[in-house]
Amino acid sequence: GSGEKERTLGIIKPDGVSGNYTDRIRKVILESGFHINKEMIIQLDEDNAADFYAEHSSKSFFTSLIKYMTSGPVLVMILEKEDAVAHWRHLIGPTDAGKAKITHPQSIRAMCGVDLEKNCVHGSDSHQSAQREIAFFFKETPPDEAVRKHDEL
Ligand code: DGI
Repeated sequence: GSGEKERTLGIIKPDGVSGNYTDRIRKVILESGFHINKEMIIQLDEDNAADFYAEHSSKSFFTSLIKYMTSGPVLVMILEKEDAVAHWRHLIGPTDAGKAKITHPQSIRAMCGVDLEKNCVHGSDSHQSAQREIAFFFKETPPDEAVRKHDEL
């Protein structure tokens, strides 16, 4: 690899937090060589959750997904390492936690998820999604020297 660090967004969903999986998941994260750059516990409201999952707004499961994501606090984390997006997706396993228990028994979703919806954790699916999702929660703007210098004049 190039040694370049990448950042991705991880979320421990409400059932993961209420089921006391946070410490076990954090242990897997650190043992896998990620640095937890930032983290916060937040209670999403319906608007937050609907914005975050806007791409699924026309799906039949949308209402149920929003209800699930707002059912309790979530733990949001910026995870950093080389190839963080792909590595975190690999660690969490397939979307359907029920299937993950059979096909990817070592995955985080197999460990703490239940089914296709209640799958315990989120991971950005691309570098672009990661940047958008990190900004969504942490309000970070990418460094833009030109704009900053202009503002400082
Ligand atoms: O990127 P993923 O979280 O693996 O999956 P995704 O972006 O396709 O879907 C986002 C979330 O929506 C997923 O974590 C769980 C839920 N979901 C996806 N497909 C279905 C679903 N929930 C239900 N009930 N039914 C689905 O078909």
